[in-house]
Amino acid sequence: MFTSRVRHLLVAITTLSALATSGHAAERPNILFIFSDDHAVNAISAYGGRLQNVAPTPNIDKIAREGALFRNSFCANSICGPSRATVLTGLHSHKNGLMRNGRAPFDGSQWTCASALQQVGYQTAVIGKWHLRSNPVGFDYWEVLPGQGNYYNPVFIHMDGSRKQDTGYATDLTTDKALAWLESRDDTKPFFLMCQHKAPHRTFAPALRHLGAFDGVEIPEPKTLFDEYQNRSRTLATNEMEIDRHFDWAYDAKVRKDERGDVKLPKPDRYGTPEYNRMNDEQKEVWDAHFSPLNQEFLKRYQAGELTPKEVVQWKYQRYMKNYLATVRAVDENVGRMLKYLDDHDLAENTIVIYSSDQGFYLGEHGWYDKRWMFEESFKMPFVIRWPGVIKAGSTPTELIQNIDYAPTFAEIAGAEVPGSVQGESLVPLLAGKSEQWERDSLYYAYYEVGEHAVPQHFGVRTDRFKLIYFSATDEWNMFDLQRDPQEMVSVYDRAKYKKTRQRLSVEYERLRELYEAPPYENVK
Ligand code: SGN
Ligand code: CA
Repeated sequence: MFTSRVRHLLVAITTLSALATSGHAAERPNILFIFSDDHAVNAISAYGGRLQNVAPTPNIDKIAREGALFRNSFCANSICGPSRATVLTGLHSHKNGLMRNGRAPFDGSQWTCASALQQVGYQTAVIGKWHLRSNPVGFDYWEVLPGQGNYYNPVFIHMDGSRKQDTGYATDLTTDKALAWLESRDDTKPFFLMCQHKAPHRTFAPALRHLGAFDGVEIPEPKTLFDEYQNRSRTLATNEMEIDRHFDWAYDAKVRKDERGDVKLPKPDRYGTPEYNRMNDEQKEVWDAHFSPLNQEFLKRYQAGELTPKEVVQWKYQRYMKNYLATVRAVDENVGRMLKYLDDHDLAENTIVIYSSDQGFYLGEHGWYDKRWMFEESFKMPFVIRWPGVIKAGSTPTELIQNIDYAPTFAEIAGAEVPGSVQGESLVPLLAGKSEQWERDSLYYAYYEVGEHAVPQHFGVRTDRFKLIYFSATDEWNMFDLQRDPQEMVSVYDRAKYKKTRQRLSVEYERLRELYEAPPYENVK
């Protein structure tokens, strides 16, 4: 690794030469950061995978086609608030203080890329999902959803502290507000706009226009839908995020009393979920017209005992995926609206556009929905970026990058100083095609939350081929050979054949814990 001073010098030189070749040496680029919530790479067609033909995302794919798609992009802690805090600070969770959702609010007084860009003359704004429990700091304008926010007729918090409810669908409204801000901004300054969607987060409620988007379509199942959690940490079997056992089955109040509404079946007592109950009569009518006949058809077969338990899981998987992918469709359409605005206003050439999401998500892999685990599907974060004149169109870098890298990247691009305490690395050399300047060959991961979905605290290291995970509460180690076992079904930690690799990974894991000054384990059971 370079010392941080040398590193920053090198990066600054690269940035300048990159800007010079782009023909914008004097004009710093705008940065449009489009961020969604829980969008797995497996649901972005540019990333390939089993869903690419059934659920294309043409607008996100366009960013990738005209820019770069990072194949090995990861989060530091696969959960919402912590990922967002890391994006802003360039720090692992234990350093920025936000280790779990729902604990202490984010301390916005620390160094963030937003404050840094604001200080060097950028106009900054964040619109949409925020989820950090303190008001945004470092933004000239903000308008955010309270907590998780709602899909239908959501309330937004305004800068004066007032809360106002809008009529419509969150993904559309967030984009409307982002476009309105672009329209009203001071165009003598470059901008940094974080446009952050709630979708495709649970409860996976699609826009009314997309309710039938996947009617009659059979969504391919993942190979591991019926994983039985053998050959890995015993904590896998005690999870509470299975489509089978935990996906809300509101139809039967005996099984599940909550009203999350994952499956969108009528409840025996009253029809509805919190999201449904927010709709106005007109919206409910469209919703019911879509779901009622499908529900009746399913319930007839279910109540007649025609379906095996396995078939019920398969039905729930289809319903889950159709709704999830329909919420993605609105995200993609709205990405298209943002790209069109840039084109129509002659901003495309000098605006860097990023599409990413706070973490990945299980789309039935291992039988799951939700995230949190260090397994690939939720550890991976999409990262596609377009920067005309700098990034070679259609590039697909495979270097290991992480959300700790975003803040220093934005700061370098804007010409803001990056404090030595920042743990991420600027991606600018990689964006400019100078991969020889990228030295990282392993990533550190830490998940601290204990509670909802029953995923235990765990920590690990990933290299290009191997992954080592430590489950602290049960004192178990797992190791995966991602080349031989991309689905991570068998831990090879105890295999003699892997002894050398295990030793090497253990050393690397401890080196990273030291480098990042990781705190001791809490061993929470
Ligand atoms: C909610 C969801 C969970 C989800 C967390 C965290 N339940 O509590 O399923 O894991 O958010 O998500 S729900 O019934 O309210 O939908 S995160 O994106 O904020 O990390
Ligand atoms: Ca999330």
